[in-house]
Amino acid sequence: MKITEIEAIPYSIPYRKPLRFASGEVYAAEHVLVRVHTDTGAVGIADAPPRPFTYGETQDGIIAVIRGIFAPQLTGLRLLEREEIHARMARTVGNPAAKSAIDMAVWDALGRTLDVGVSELLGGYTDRMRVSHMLGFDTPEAMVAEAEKMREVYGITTFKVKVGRTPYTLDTAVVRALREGLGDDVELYVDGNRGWSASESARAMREMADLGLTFAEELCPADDVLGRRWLVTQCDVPFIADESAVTPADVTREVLGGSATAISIKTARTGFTTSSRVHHLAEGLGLEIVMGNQIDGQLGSVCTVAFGAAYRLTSTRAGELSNFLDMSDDLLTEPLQIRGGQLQVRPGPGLGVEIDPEQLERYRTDR
Ligand code: MUC
Ligand code: MG
Repeated sequence: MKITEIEAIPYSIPYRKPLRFASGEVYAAEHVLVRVHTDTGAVGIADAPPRPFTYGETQDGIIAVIRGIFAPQLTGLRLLEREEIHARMARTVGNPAAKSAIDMAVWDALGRTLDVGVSELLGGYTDRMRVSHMLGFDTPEAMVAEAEKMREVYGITTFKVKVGRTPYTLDTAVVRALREGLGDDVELYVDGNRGWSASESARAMREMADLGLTFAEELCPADDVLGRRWLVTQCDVPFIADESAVTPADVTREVLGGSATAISIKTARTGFTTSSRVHHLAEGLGLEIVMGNQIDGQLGSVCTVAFGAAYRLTSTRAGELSNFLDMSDDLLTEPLQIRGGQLQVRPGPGLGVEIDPEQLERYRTDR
């Protein structure tokens, strides 16, 4: 059960349809596949998506920190020494996607070794989650058409709408068109990725007061401390902290300080180990959780559903599990299927998925 090698493999897969939002845009999945090899032959896998505009990591940086710092520090440790693995990575500040991918690949290798699914190892609450689809910036017509397609083809009835443009009426017009076009049965919530000021956010939320939104997420920067706290008191729906509250300490600070009333957990930035700690904290604080999407491919979405389905609180709300549909291709031997608006945890040991060697050969960028 000892770690013998950790690989970091860069690859690039174009998006069929780029995703645009207030803090950036994504045209290609330029991610890093992480493989943790062990002396029993079990190999754990996970994906690291760099998000320079949110967390500062780049594809090259993820590879450098894994090869240069984490791999030498972790090689030789047993898979069950998860707390020691966590502590050694925690000596290095930042690098959330690199750390998380190693953490999740270790859990995958452990599940494969023990012949148990990771979701069961974590909590085993259910075997599926409802899916929420994230709609990037476009015209009202195009965003309504995309949502209608997602509902018709995949049965998805929950949508997160990207907002945060100037003027804010560009976005409020979209949300109104979605409510009018899709009716009252769909769930809608908005994510500003810090694009608006507190006062613009408050105005926009007032203008959308009749649209039955479920949540508002990161409408303005959490660093505008007083403005953000003021905004949260103005909102009559839970205000989700996403990129402003990654670690348990961030969540404690933001929530107790009045800057958020719900949280997003993304396994791409807190893996399974730190996500568990954030989940337990949220449970203690009585916060709702939405399982978020760091613009994940299929492997990342497998990790999100494995974690989200493991606990009651993380599986109550629809998880953001469908944006891999916007990619032109992927790496798994068996593509994920969303049916009836739900994504199932993959059965089988570990994460229950395999990388297709030919697909990896085709898209890796280090050869
Ligand atoms: C989100 O919820 O903010 C956009 C950037 C990122 O890292 O995640 C997405 C979605
Ligand atoms: Mg967000």
